[in-house]
Amino acid sequence: MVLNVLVMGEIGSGKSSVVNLLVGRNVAEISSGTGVCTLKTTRHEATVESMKVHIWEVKGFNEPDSNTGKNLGKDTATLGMELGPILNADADAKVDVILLCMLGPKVKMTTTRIFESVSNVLGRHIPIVSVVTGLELEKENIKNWWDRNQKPLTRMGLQGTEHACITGLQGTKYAAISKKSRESLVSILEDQYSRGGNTISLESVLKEHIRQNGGYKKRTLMKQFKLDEGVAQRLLQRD
Ligand SMILES: Nc1nc2c(ncn2[C@@H]2O[C@H](COP(=O)(O)OP(=O)(O)OP(=O)(O)O)[C@@H](O)[C@H]2O)c(=O)[nH]1
Ligand SMILES: [Mg+2]
Repeated sequence: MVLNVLVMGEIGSGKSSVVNLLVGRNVAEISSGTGVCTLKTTRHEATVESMKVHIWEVKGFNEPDSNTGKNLGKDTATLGMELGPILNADADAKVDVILLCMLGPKVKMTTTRIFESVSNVLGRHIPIVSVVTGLELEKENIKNWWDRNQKPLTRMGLQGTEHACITGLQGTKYAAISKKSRESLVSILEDQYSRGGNTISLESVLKEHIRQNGGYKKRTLMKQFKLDEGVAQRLLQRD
C-alpha cells in the first residue's frame, strides 16, 4: 500500500518544512523571503519508517483578508486549491490524509476560513489533521500547546480535530524538539496506514462536492482547482 498525503496550508505556513521533516532529507525547497516558494503542487515519493508514501505539497493558499474574505471568493467553498496536478496525473488518485499546516504559536483567524474551506470540499471523505508549526519555543512538552489553547482553538472551530504540534525548524539547536515533531507526524501517518487506504478517489470526492453545491461552470472549476479541461468535464458529468 502507498499512503497518499496532502500537505496544505497558507503560503509560508511550513508545508515544505513538514515534507522535509517527514522524508528525513531536504527534498522540498524552503522559502527564505516573503514570496511563495513552492509555486506549484509538487509530489515527493518517500519511505517513512518502512511506509511507502506519496506526499503532495499543494501550492499555498493566499492569505485571505480577515474581514472581507477576499481571495476566498464568495464563500468558503471557493478557495482556490491547486489539486489539478494530482488529478491530471492520475484519474484514480486517492488521498488518505490531509496535513493542514498553520503557523503558530498564535494561530490567525484566517486559518479558520481555510480550515472551513478545506473541510467543506474534502473533509467529508478525507481526514484532516491540523499541524501547528512554529512551536520551537515551547518550554516543556510541545504537545501541551494544544491543550493550553483550547479556548481560542474552540472558537476557531478547530477543537476535536486530530492535531500535531511541531516545529519545522531543523539543525542542532532544534535537534530534540525536531525529533519529537517528526515522531508526532510519523505517528499520524502510521495511524492512517494501519486503517488501510481510502477507498474513494479524489475525483469522486470533488465530484460529490460539485454535485452538492451545484452551479459550477467548467471554467470556474478549471480555475479554482487548476484542472485540465478534460478533468473538469468529467467532474461535471452526471453518472
Ligand atoms: N520559526 C519557525 N519557522 C518555520 C517553521 N517552519 C517553517 N518555518 C520557516 O518559515 C518559512 C517558510 O517555510 P516553508 O516550509 O518554506 O513554508 P511553505 O508553506 O512551504 O511556504 P510556500 O511554499 O512558500 O507556501 C521558512 O523560512 C522556514 O524556515 C517553524 O516551525 N518555526
Ligand atoms: Mg513550500
